[in-house]
Order: sequence, then C-alpha cells, then structure tokens
Amino acid sequence: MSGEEINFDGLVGPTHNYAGLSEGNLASARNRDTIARPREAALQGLAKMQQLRGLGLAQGVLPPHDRPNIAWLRSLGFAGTDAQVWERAWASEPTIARAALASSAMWAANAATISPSADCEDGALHASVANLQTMLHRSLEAQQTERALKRLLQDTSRFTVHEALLPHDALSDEGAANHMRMSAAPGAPGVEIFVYGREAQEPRAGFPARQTLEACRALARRHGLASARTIFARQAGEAIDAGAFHNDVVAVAHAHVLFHHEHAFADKAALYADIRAGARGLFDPVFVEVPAARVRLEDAVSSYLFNAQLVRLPGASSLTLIAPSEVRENNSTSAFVREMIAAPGTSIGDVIYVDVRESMRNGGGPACLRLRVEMTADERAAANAGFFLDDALAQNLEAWITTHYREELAPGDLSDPALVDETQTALDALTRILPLGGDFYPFQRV
Ligand code: SUG
Repeated sequence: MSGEEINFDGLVGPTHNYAGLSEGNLASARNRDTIARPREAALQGLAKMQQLRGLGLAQGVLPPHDRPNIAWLRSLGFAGTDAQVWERAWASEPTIARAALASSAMWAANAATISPSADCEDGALHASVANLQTMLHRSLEAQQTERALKRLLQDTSRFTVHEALLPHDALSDEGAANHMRMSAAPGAPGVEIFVYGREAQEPRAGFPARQTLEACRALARRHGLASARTIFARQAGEAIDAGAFHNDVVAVAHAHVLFHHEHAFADKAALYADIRAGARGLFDPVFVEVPAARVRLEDAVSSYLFNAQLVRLPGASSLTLIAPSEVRENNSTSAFVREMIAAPGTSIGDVIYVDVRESMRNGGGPACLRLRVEMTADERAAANAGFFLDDALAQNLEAWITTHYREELAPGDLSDPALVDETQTALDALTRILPLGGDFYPFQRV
C-alpha cells in the first residue's frame, strides 16, 4: 500500500517566551530571561510549513495550548477571576507560574509517538500521547494534546489515539523525538526504532534522561508492533550530557536512511545489526554517520544539524535535508553538509535552510516543530481535513497571528494580567479557524 508522510507542525503559541525551564537543554538555559518575539516566532513556524508545502509536501497544523494554564493554577488553590489567578500565582509561586505560561506544545515532535498502520498488528494507525513528565511545564501538555489528536484522527475504526502513559519517572516518555522509523517507502512496513536514555530506577548523574526503556516497550506493545521489526536502542550518555536531551538532536531517519552523529548511540554496531536484521527482505538500510572528527558533538548540538527534516521531494532520487540556518552558519556543519550532498551516489543529495530562530533559542529546531504521521490515501481522506494546510488556512493563520500576538514578551511582561484575556481571545478565535469546536480549550468550558 502506498502512503505519505505528513508533517503536522505545532503552531507557536502567543505566550512564547524564554523562561529557562528545561535542564539539559542548553539553548533554553542560555536564553533564559531574554526577550522573546512571539509574533515573529509564529510567523517563522508558519513560513516553514508553507515552504515545505511549496516543495510539494503535505503539511498539517496542530493548535497551541491554553496558556497561561489557569485551570491548572486553580487546581493548585489559586482563586478569583482568571486575571487574579494569574497575578496571585506570579506573586507567590513564580516557578509554577512560569511553567503555566510555556508555549512548549509547539514542539509537536514531543506530542506523541506514531506507528503507521502498516506496522501495527490490527491494521490501524496508532498514536500514543507523550506524558512529558520530566519537565513540569511539559507535563501539562498531555491532556490537551490528546484532545487535539482525537479531533484530527476521529475515525476510531482507522485510528487509535492512546492516552499518555502514567506520568511517572519509570515511564518517562517524550514522544516521537525519541522514535525513528525506516522503511522502503511511505506506506510500506518499516522498522521502528525506540531510543531511550535510561531504564526505570537506573541512577543517572548528568543531565536528565527523559525517555525510559520501559516506556518504549509499553508503546511498542500498545501499538501491536512486530517484535522482529522493533528495536530499542540506548542513547549515548555522552550525547545527553552534551545537550542532546532528545535523540532527534543527534539523529534523524527517513525512508531507508539513518543520518546520525558518531556519538549518538551507546552501541552503534548493535543498532546497525538490529536494523539490518529487521529490514531484511524489506529494504537496504543506509547509515550516514557524521564522525566527531568532522563535527564535534558540541557543534551538532549548537547548530542542530540533526534536528533537521529528512524528506523526499516529489520526483527526487535522493533525500533532502531541511536544516536550520544555524547549520549554515557553523563552519564545521556547513562544510560537512556541502561535501555530503556533493558526494557521488549520496543518499542525502540536497539541503534547504529554514529560519526558525525564535524556536531554536529554546532548543527547538525544524524537526522538533513537527509530528510525522504517515498515512495511506484512505487514512488521509478519513482524517479531519481542516488540520491540513492550504493557502486559505495559511492566510487565515497569518492574519490571526498578526492580529493577536504581541511583538515582544520581555521577562517583565510575563506577569501582566492582561495576557490572560489576550491569549484566551486569540485561542477562542482559533477554534473558528481550525476545526476545534467551541469547547476545545478548558477556558471555553467553564
Ligand atoms: O522540551 N524547550 C523544549 C524543546 C523541545 C525540543 N523538541 C525536540 N527536540 N523534539 C524542551 O526542552 C524550553 C522552554 C523554556 O525554557 O522557556 C523548552 O521547553
């Protein structure tokens, strides 16, 4: 059966800011308390989606979450009007308030793990919402993500959207950012590779490892994956400590190609062998390894060379890397990419640079911003068409962003009670642009 990989990008929310919330994410720490530009951030994200659509790729959109998260603050005992709740939270619990404001749902690669129907025992497409339990601000995303995915994938005879795993340290799950898939072509059965940073209960000294083996195994079981084509690989501790808080900071796969840094995985030889075994009879895997002698882990992390989208453009014989412009500005990564795409017989034959700088400053590159959903033509027809980007939707979203988003959010602006009404008005309007319904956001249900 033929299929298509569709990228669903998270729209950057109106409260995009730099709060330094993610330990182990070097960009988030570095840019803490700097001035954010929400309007520009959202327009950059939309421009990236439009650029990819212009190249002939299918593109979808996922909505931002309601922030500040007033419902959560109320559950913590804050009372009064929504604006008062926000003021009071800032006054007494600034750490909690910062978490309640994060626009981190924009990084849709962390929304869920998707297994296309070709891999799943019951022939349905399975999606497991990520619990994102490691970081407080991200642990607030699962419920709303589940609502969004259920709006997109409504047809329960074709799609199964699983709720997040119990949010506990033992089942720590960050979604597709730690999941790769290789196959002959979209629609064909593939090899699913789950990358974990630690096992439950395993002590770890350095930066947090946000994905456990136990969570990976649970996802594979839920999705009904064939064990012969399911791989669990450990991320190198060295990579995590160098700032690769998700595997997609040091590796990306598409079709038969795995593009990765030399130090991405704890046991590369075992991973290659497992992929070859899983792929037998289906496709010949190609491994494009970037040696540390060419690109240091530090440069891979600061440029986000691997946080790129690896895509096949219509009619192209090789793959194209959609990389952040920071890769072009780093001498070692730009030189490596230039040589790679020019090499005879290369599997990755082109590069296109995109500007998502506002997101990058929080550690989110082009690949973080999108959730890949591989669908057959029938599945695509059954999915909610209103989430697929076309010119009319792009125009509406652009106008919506321009109307509702602030140009700047400086640290001193974050406590502004006016933000509550402003963002709720914006999101309420969004429910009439995307097919979300008038009860999508918690503030619409009170
Ligand atoms: O979880 N940053 C996100 C970036 C997620 C990137 N996603 C992927 N690699 N797929 C995170 O660390 C920073 C928010 C702040 O500091 O304000 C943040 O949440």
